[in-house]
Amino acid sequence: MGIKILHAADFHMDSPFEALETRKAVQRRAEQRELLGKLAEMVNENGVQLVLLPGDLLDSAASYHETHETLLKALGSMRAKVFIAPGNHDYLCPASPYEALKFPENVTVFRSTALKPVMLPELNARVWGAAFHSSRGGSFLRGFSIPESSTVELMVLHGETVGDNGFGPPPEKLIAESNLDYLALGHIHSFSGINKAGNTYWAYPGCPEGRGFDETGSKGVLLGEVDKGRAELRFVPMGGREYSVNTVVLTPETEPLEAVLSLLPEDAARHIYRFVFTGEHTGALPLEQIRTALSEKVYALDLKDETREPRDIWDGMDNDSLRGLFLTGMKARYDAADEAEKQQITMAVRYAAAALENREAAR
Ligand SMILES: [Mn+2]
Repeated sequence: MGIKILHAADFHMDSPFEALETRKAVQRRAEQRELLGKLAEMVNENGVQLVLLPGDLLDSAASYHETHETLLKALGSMRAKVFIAPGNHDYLCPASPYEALKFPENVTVFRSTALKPVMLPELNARVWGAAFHSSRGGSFLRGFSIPESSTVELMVLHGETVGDNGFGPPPEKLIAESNLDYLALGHIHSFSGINKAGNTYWAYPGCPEGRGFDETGSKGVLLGEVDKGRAELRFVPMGGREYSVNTVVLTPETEPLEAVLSLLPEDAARHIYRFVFTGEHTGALPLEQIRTALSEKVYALDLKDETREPRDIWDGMDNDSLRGLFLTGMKARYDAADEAEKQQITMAVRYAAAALENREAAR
């Protein structure tokens, strides 16, 4: 039987949520704290033995007192051993809550920039980890390799330091050379899938809740079992508010608000939307009117008008070009058509014009 683990990262507690109005930013920070309680429930309900938290739990060293209280309470209520490897946002420094707070006994905060192990004889396992001491890391994993053993070897690490200089996913080669059984990474905010390099499984769970339009869709944590040479983990959504970015292509006939409403799912009131209007529209879009109409239907909203003025679809008919020839032919058919056919021909000409100009085809 394997060891039950939960792997979560990049909570970025007390993020500023600058895109939201103050009242909602405050509410979102409160929701981030609630997430810790949900996580503790998940740990206890699933009999999780090890909780691996590779960094950026906090967005900065200047986190709120409420957050510290909630964090300590949630971690302390977990009937599991918890391992924290500070990242580039919550790096260890004199002002860090990791220095100031007294963590419950079940919690280990890795403090050294060198990889250090914690032995867990009762699980026949060993958990390795290291801490950032500034917003820039080093190359923790370089030269790290564990000799063959029957011990289950795990590591908790904020990921950007795994490579030589930088940002982005760590080189597979270093991971393969580590000979770990599971490398629990943090820093990349979207789920990486469960990967394998050499004998080592590795993953980024992504952040457990989106905080902006660059963190869209369902967010969560990884839950499952690891053993010698085995990692069976699944992505579990935390069910928080989701960010969604949508393009709305308008034609002169489309009613912008109707177009948006047709895109909203039933639970839209919980989520945060950006709508980018493209295509054709006469004059500036009535964004304030649309915003007001949607204010109760979504949690928060961002609207962008990237439409252009409609133009005469027959424009360019007289040109001596492929387009001119095409338009002349279509215009003759249009003039001879009844009303229903006229509409179809208009659509066809729009599509063709969009294709010829490599524009997004009008719907
Ligand atoms: Mn990070």
